[in-house]
Amino acid sequence: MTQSPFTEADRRTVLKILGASSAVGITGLAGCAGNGNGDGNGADTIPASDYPAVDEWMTETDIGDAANNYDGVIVNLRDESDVTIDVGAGDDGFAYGPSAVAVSAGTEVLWDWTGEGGQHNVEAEPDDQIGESDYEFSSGEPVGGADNEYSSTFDESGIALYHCEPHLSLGMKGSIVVD
Ligand SMILES: [Cu+2]
Repeated sequence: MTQSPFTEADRRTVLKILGASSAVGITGLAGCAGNGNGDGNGADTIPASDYPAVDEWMTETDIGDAANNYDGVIVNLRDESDVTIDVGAGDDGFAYGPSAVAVSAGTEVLWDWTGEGGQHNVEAEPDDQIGESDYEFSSGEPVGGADNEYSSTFDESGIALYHCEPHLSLGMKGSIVVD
């Protein structure tokens, strides 16, 4: 049916096939939404209202801008032994992906640079994060390129609020609930 004009029956068949495949596409997309880790296990999320410090940090605009890539939910990765967060996620690379996660105590979190959005870092400084971060850490000076990584192990229950120094004003913020 490449060159010849469709008969009416052909046209209906084509439409049916198109309809079926787009429905599959939408289902597949929904399965991935909310799970920025891309492990395909579907969206398992916690309402951020359970952790007001997280929601406040991610949405306030007095320090930087409201977080990109954040829609009021925390991605539940408590069952994952290895957690990876993309550095340079979202449409323009000025976000962490997922930006808000929950992990179990003892989990090593790996931040993996995508190479998008220029130079980034990962910084939690209790004084800077509306005074609410239980953790303090830093990946050091901002760096670009996809071959950068930083990791930190979260042994104690608490909340880590962090940001990217160069892109705080663009809302490059992240949160980790540890329990
Ligand atoms: Cu950045």
